[in-house]
Amino acid sequence: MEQVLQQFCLDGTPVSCEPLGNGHINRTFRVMCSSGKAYTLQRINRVAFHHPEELIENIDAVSRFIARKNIGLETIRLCPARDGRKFTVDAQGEYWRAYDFISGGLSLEAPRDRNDFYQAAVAFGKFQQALADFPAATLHETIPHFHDTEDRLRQLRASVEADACGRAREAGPELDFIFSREQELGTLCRMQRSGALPLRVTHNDTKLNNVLLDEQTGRARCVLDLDTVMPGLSAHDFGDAVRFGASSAAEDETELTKVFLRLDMYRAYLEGYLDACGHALTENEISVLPLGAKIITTELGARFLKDYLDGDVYFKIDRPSQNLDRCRAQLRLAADMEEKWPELQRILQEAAASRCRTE
Ligand code: ADP
Ligand code: GN1
Ligand code: MG
Repeated sequence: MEQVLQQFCLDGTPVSCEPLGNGHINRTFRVMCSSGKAYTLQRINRVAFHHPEELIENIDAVSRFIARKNIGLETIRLCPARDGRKFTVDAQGEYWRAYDFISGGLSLEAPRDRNDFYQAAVAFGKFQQALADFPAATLHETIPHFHDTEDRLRQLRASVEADACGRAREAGPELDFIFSREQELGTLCRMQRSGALPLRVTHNDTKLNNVLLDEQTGRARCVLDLDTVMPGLSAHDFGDAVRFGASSAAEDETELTKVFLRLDMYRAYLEGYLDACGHALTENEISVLPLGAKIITTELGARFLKDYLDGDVYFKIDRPSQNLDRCRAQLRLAADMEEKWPELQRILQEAAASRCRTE
């Protein structure tokens, strides 16, 4: 780690390096320097990201673009390495990057109250709004077909057929749940292909812990984890945030009766998101927001299950069946969204009536 840190132009000498956060993909550390300045150091996950240089180019371009807009959000700042690049490669061929650590920011695993979640929605909504005129064609597709739900189901089917670890027999009900909804799960993909939904530059990983709230004021402070900023659908950004932050339980809860959708949190996120960017969304985009939540929740269930079947090669785990547990919790949450469907629609109509354009 010391050798890696030496490659970056840090302010002072590193005095400590501690693991940071609960991300499932990269390895993240907080580094304190003798000057009192802190940095976030990350090892980029090469299973998820095959072209780290492209990832860095995207992040640098997107964060500078947003910084120039003065939208009331801070942006992450990549720290240059001594050779002028914004990353370094260690002796094992691993890619590392460093950011300024943003102190006084809260990265939460669950909202403490409705305002936390409203503020997270404002952050992601403003972020999306600020990228409305970003030159999308200059972005690299860091993970091809990232939220292509049809493709995710094809990949799951292939993993069931390969059954590399002999685990497919443990997941009969989960596979039935997913594949019996295959038609519906492809709805947003089809709408995008037919032109009914526009592609925008979206974040694509809108978990609550990927945003920083201000410790003192509780207000939106900074959007983190820009690894998957790519052309995508607003319904996916909305849906993924709701999936995580409006769930009553942790993403890997094993007691499934504890897993349900919190309507108060769903409403809070909807209000924050529409306040921040609702005026720029089309009527179709607004109408599919609840569907975005249901689809992305089931899609992630399929992704966790695929990883369980493949032998846990993609998402970090800290116990053996965690990816299967994560899958089950996602599917339970999606089922609860189905049960609450009329209420989800009614809350959407109420929130949109006072906030969005009516033509
Ligand atoms: P992953 O792709 O593994 O999720 P993230 O970029 O989301 O990696 O970082 C993991 C966690 O580290 C975040 O959820 C957040 O809690 C914390 N973190 C990352 N960057 C910063 C930063 N610049 N300032 C403060 N905390 C950060
Ligand atoms: C991963 O990196 P992290 O932990 O913020 C994943 C998301 C999933 C999420 C589930 C690049 O997000 O797609 O929704 O886990 N990121 C990637 O918690 O695959
Ligand atoms: Mg993250």
